[in-house]
Amino acid sequence: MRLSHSFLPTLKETPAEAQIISHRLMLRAGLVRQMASGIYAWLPPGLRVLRRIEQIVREEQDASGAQEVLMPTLQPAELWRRSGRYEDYGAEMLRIRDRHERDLLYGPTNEEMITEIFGQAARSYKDLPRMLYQIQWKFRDEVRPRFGVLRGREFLMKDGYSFDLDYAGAVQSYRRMMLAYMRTFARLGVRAIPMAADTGPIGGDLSHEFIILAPTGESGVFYDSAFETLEEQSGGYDIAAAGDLDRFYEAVTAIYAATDEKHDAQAWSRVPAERRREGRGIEVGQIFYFGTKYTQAMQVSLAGPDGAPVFPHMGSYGIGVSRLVGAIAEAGADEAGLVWPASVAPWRAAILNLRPGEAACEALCEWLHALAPHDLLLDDRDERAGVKFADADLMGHPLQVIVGPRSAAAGRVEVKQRATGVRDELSIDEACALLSRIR
Ligand code: 5CA
Repeated sequence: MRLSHSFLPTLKETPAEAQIISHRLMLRAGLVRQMASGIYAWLPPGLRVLRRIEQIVREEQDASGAQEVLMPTLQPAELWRRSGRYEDYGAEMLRIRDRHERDLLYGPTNEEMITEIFGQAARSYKDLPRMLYQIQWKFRDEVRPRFGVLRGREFLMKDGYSFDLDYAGAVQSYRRMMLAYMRTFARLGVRAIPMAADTGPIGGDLSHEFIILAPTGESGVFYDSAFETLEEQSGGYDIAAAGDLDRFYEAVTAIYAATDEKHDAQAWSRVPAERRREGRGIEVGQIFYFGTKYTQAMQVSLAGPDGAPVFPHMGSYGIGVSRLVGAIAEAGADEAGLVWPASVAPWRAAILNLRPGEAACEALCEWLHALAPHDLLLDDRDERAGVKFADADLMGHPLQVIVGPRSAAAGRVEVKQRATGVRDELSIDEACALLSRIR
């Protein structure tokens, strides 16, 4: 992509309405624009990050055995009347009436609809277990939308739903999803810690939230640094093996972690002092087991092994895909701008041509850009070097490949790593190898 031809509307001024760094930088770097309170348009760099996060989430869901579906954003109120949640959900639900005076709603979550879909198709216990998920926009009319995409009204969520014959099966599904989440967050380049949680309007009696550490997060968190090594080991379990899931779950729940709401001073005092970590965090995912709450309410049963009807046990599993864009930005940003992990960055690197029009610079930049024209952003604008450096820092590309007349003539480039600020002079072959490695 050539910067001279692209739609990347950066702002020089810090927008007054943005209170936290990720929101300020996402507006300044041209990732999103607010269209109404808590409702955002995604511009090219923001959409690229959103899509990359979505794809990693999808790959890890697929690897766990879940199957993707896509449900509508609009739902008939009748479904929610059957579960009893239509009245209970309250003012957060956006209610709509169509021209035939039928009540609809913009889905804040999809337990009812997936239960209905599954119930129409499943006949017997042989149709269990199943895990279905979608990545779809949700609407919650939050009282106080804030912090940009971190707490929006319209937001993109991965929501997954498990159906099992009994409690033991549901627990396996829950553990499998927990492992899939640990792998997902590790690939996204962030540390997310699972913490025991309250269930809220989703209901149920077992729940964990996944919290990313960031100084401006809404929850205070306390955790044992043993999580840092556990995360590295999450690749070592077989997600299809029940024994591995049990070992993994035991390892996770043996380590102390809690938000301030659930903090237990006594348990905390048993964590060795040198391993105690405190901070603030952003909830990027939550998982729930709620048994037969919806299958019973909606009368979805199937024939059990002895022929008698059984209500499948369910769980639901959410990841805030659009919130993650803000949370990853918030966790990594510095004074100069965004700092994207390579796995979600909008472009692998920016190539900064410091002297557009100069033959050697031009030729080298074009050659480098042609290595991966969709994944590399070529700054070919007729701008001062200082502007290009500042914009590349602001946009947070993992690498900046800096091409000036002197280095170009010598067949070398300078490469700056955004996260560390380290600069190296590399041969063109070395730069090439680096650009193809980073993903
Ligand atoms: N049905 C369940 C799981 S599928 C559910 O709705 N869970 S949730 O309420 O915890 O939402 C899942 C995730 O969506 C949250 O962990 C959070 O990351 C994200 N989320 C929730 N509300 C918002 C919001 N207003 N703006 C952005 N993301 C949100």
